[in-house]
Amino acid sequence: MPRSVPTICPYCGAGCGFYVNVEKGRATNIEYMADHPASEGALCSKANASLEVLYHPDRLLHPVKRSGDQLTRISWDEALEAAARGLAGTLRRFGPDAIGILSSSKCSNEENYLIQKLARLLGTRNVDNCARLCHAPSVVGLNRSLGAAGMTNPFADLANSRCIFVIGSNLAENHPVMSRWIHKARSKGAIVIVADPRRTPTSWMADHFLQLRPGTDVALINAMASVAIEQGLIDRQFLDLWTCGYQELKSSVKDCTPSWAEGITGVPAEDIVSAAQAYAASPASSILYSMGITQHTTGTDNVQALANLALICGQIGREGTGLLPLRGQNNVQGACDMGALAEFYPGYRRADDPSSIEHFRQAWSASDLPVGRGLTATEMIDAAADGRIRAMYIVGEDPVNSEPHGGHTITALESLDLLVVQDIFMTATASHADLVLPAAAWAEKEGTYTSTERRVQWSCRAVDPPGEARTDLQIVCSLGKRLGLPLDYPDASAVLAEINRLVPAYQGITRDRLGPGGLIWPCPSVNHPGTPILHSSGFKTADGRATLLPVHYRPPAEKPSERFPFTLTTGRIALHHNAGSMTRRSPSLMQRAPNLFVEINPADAARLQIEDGDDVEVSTARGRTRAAARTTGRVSRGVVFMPFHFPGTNILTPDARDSQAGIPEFKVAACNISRSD
Ligand SMILES: Nc1nc2c(c(=O)[nH]1)N[C@H]1C(S)=C(S)[C@@H](COP(=O)(O)OP(=O)(O)OC[C@H]3O[C@@H](n4cnc5c(=O)[nH]c(N)nc54)[C@H](O)[C@@H]3O)O[C@H]1N2
Ligand SMILES: Nc1nc2c(c(=O)[nH]1)N[C@H]1C(S)=C(S)[C@@H](COP(=O)(O)OP(=O)(O)OC[C@H]3O[C@@H](n4cnc5c(=O)[nH]c(N)nc54)[C@H](O)[C@@H]3O)O[C@H]1N2
Ligand code: SF4
Ligand SMILES: [Mo]
Repeated sequence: MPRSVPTICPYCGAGCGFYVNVEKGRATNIEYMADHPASEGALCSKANASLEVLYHPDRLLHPVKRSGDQLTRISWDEALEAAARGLAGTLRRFGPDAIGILSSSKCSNEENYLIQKLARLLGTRNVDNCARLCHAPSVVGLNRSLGAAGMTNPFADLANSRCIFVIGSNLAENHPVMSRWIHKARSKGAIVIVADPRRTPTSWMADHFLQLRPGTDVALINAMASVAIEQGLIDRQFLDLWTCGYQELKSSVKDCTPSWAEGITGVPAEDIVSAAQAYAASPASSILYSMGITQHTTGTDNVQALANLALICGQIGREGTGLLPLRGQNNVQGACDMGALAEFYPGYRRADDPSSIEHFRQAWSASDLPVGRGLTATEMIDAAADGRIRAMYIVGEDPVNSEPHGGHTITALESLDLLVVQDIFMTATASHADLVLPAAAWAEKEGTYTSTERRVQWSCRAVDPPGEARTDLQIVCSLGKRLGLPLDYPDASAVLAEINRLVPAYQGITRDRLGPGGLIWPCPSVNHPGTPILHSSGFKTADGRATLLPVHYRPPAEKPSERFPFTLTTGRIALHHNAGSMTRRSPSLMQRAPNLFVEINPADAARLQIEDGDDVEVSTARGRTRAAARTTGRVSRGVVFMPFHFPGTNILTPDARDSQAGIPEFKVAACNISRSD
């Protein structure tokens, strides 16, 4: 009998659901889930092609070990023994700080919970996930301003917005199914503002398009706040009741006039004024943002500037309002909720707060747990390079292609005594590993995933993993047991039951309550319906008020120079996903998007005698990469854009980071571009 198995899309944080149809143990096709509350039956190209990836012949089938350049197939017993022996040896010789663990926002909540638990039971503080490269500034900035970092309102609520301000997000390509909600709002008369240095498919939806220079968002946002204040468009009552710090904020933006901001951003002052008026004066305005805001040395400042704007205009805590940081990976929200982060234990209990640690020490019957913030993902790479970290266990991440300054990443990983990589494919990172462990993919396992809406959904197992691949949950438990750690869980439900006990926002999200559409956290008890809108009755801070935190414009770390006269910005396209290990294996996606390209303005191209399709070399202070030139008015003069889905892009990106959240400045590098004859 054919079966239809409900699963959650393994790509982005939108959390679309679809069915995998199974016949005789094999997935035959996928089927749309018309009653899914966020995706309503729609799917984008990547999900439509997902079975090509699931059944790709490159899937890892057996554990392998590397000696020299030689890869040898070994048994699970040998692989787990070697991994455990290597980690235990590092622990003995160099102590727990010499171990670094990267958890995976591709994995379920249960798997992330176990990976961070394994790390902390081993005694290391160094556990992190790719949120570090993504929304770490939202976690830091919004927790500080509002007391919670999640997306405040669900997508469907955009239909209630009268004005939607999209800044630094290209959701038409990167959360494509969710951009339908903006179309719906527009058809009901909502005004759309888009601020982006590039003309993207998202900008095509805009009534006001603000084409700012890369890295100048604080100037733009502060100027919008200043217009709202000058023109009396702020919400006095809301400010008095729910916020503190207004006078300081007001004086901090006093000189941020629209013409001052025009000089920095390149956006005409009158456009800044009309965007500010549209946002502040509408009865319900929402802000959507993502990597164009966070991936900067000023990432946390950018986030706080947006929170300030929303708060002074009272555009938060109601239907149609709010701050919507669009999460990236399918389970990056969950990986953070589960405490797979350098600064937090599960439920955002601070790693440097002894009472939090005591709470987990008792709950886990541990004799001791590490206190204090660990190294972030990017700091672990640095620490590997200078010998402070000697062993790494990397689950479902590909830092060689996703961390900045790829040459440095490779040197760092090559200096390790032990590198264990657990993935579904042989990635660039895995090719530097001593041990590679084959993992099951999404449709081959069960568990919960938390979408960007904070929607916790159960994804079912449809088929068996290929070859000897095992679920991440099984692998982590077996590794834990060999290390003498109490990690004995029969299945994901058993882990979820522990999460229910230890993470208050997930307390009511029990296995038996997780039907179609799941539940939105916080859901503090088994009778609670979930909380689609945050902050509707005050903020999760000590006194229930949000804090206005003044921020001042600072330029990006790298400025164009004579040697590197262009600004390189990097990001995504609709048809590929992140470092590309999955989508580059889909024939139908590759046919439509086959290679690495660099977008350049036609005027710049003409000056450099570059024609569309030419093979060009892009170089920065870190290295050089070849790509096909794409001449297009999508980028302004002086700016070039490259996606990072093919190897090469991250050879170029800079080391500079945001000092508060540790995120690298993926969005601004000084570069040169020339024809490679
Ligand atoms: N198709 C596809 N979808 C994806 C992914 C994917 O790889 N491919 N990845 C997923 C992940 S992990 C994430 S985090 C999300 C990311 O989703 P997005 O944040 O939408 O992705 P990006 O393309 O990195 O950047 C968004 C926009 O920021 C703009 N930008 C660059 N610099 C600046 C700036 O200084 N200021 C402003 N205001 N804007 C700027 C870029 O031009 C770009 O249009 O997508 C998720 N969904
Ligand atoms: N230049 C530049 N670089 C960037 C960015 C940018 O905008 N520009 N964006 C950054 C952002 S936002 C992000 S999120 C990071 C992403 O960085 P990474 O997380 O390193 O990138 P992915 O390619 O998504 O890697 C996920 C890996 O998990 C594997 N995988 C999939 N499913 C499973 C599973 O069930 N189990 C296991 N064990 N493995 C699995 C995949 O094969 C893949 O290798 O990249 C960052 N890097
Ligand atoms: S929008 Fe995201 S979650 Fe939805 S189908 Fe596309 S990749 Fe999957
Ligand atoms: Mo991301």
